Amino acid sequence: TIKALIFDLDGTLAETEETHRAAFNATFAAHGLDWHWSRDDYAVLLKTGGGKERLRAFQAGLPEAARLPEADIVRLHAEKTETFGRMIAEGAVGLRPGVEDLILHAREADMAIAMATTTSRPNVEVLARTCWGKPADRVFDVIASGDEVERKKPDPAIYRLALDRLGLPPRECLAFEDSHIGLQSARAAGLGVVITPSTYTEGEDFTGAAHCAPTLEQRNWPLILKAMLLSY
Ligand code: XBP
Ligand code: MG
Repeated sequence: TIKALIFDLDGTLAETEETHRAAFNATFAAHGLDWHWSRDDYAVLLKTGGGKERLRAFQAGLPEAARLPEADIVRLHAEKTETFGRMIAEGAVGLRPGVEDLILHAREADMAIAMATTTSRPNVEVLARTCWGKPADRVFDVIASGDEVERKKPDPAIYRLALDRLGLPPRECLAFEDSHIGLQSARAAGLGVVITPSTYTEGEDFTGAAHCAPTLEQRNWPLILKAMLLSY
């Protein structure tokens, strides 16, 4: 039986990437940097998981004279996290359809609920408080966040950390993801994966997913969970 569901945050629980992008751009502007990430730029930049890693990947494409020292990248990212938190607290996003019901259903079935995200812990906290009205550790039994692992998705480290904290083998858990890199990360940790593509990940390669649906809105979750168990 499945004993735990492990959720990705950005793109899966909520469509947060436009808010991340806005927070990055607001931070650049506040520092007088002439950097601005368009939607098209961001679609490419998202292939690098993690905000700090994304900033470094962006810099690598700039002429050397325009690059900032690592300490500035860390500071910019910390400010971006604060701005993002304010935007979320002001109600910039809600949970994607079906998320709340699925978690309620899983709780009724005595499953544990976990999070494996590339984003930083403060972002998990503000989203939980805004969308559920509770601290994150009262929504999720286990939280593994980006700042706790060296290598971000598609590396399996974050899912391995979540599994470790759950104390469960991968075959007793299911991962929920929206992206190709998230799918790769979860698969490499041995997990079956349900995919709900998000605005930025539509059209990506989801080969290897156990189930793919436009949203998590399903009236027959018990059946689907059972069918997926048989398929991997
Ligand atoms: C998505 C990410 C994150 C966010 C930005 O993570 O790659 O880096 O875009 O957040 P996931 P930070 O889908 O795994 O939740 O700036 O805090 O990294
Ligand atoms: Mg995601």
